[in-house]
Amino acid sequence: MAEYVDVEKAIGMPGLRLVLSPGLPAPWSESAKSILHVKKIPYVKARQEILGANVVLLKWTAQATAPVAAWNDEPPRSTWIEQLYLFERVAPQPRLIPADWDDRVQMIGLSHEICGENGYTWNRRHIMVRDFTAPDKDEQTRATFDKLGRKYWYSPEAAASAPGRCAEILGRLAARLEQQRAKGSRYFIGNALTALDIYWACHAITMRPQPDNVCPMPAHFRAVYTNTDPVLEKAAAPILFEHRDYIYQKYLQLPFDF
Ligand SMILES: N[C@@H](CCC(=O)N[C@@H](CS)C(=O)NCC(=O)O)C(=O)O
Repeated sequence: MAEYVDVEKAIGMPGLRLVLSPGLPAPWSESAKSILHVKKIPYVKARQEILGANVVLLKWTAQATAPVAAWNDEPPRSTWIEQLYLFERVAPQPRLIPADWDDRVQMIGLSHEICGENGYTWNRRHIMVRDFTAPDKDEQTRATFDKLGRKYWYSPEAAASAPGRCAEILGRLAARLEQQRAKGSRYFIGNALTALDIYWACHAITMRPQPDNVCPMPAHFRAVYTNTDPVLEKAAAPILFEHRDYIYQKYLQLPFDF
């Protein structure tokens, strides 16, 4: 298992520090780690406590989620897009943000549909909260997911619209990959890897987690991450997972290390 320092210690360190949730392959965290892997940027891992008070992290960053990226004495960055621009500045090569205007606008827009507020994983999390606060679940599971729901603004209305939002995004991503395949490309944008390929590859874990031999997850996390919602299932075209597997095999670190 990876080594983690306390946030308190990480605050005073130079270079790049990444605050992560140990023991969980969280999609935003795996995305940040994967971008750093591709860019070969060294960093120190610091420990976030899942759903904990995270008092020091909260005081430092005004929020308590992971990942957080901190570079030297610059302000810590706790959203995916700030982190992406930081990583691109620290190591401009390989470029993961396209130089071309149209490509970049597409890349950022689609990435936001995956990673941003009210995007795919945001809504997928609402579905997890809906399913794991159901009366057939044990009390501890229900309490944990109730807490998760309160932290990320779950509501019955949000749960009702979540499957449609997720399916819409999965459908658009699959259609884009089909168009790209027809042009002979394995990537979402043009003919080269961008951050969008990494975001989808890492966030796809909340539809169909990779098998235990590459992603050894505790059984209860695997059950949470494995989609059972029929609306999402219908939208989960095989090309989405062919893309995920190609990106992992060619560029990312396997087995997972969290
Ligand atoms: N702030 C991140 C999203 C981070 C996020 O939602 N992290 C969740 C992943 S489920 C997390 O840290 N969960 C554990 C916790 O809240 O304690 C971004 O916008 O890029």
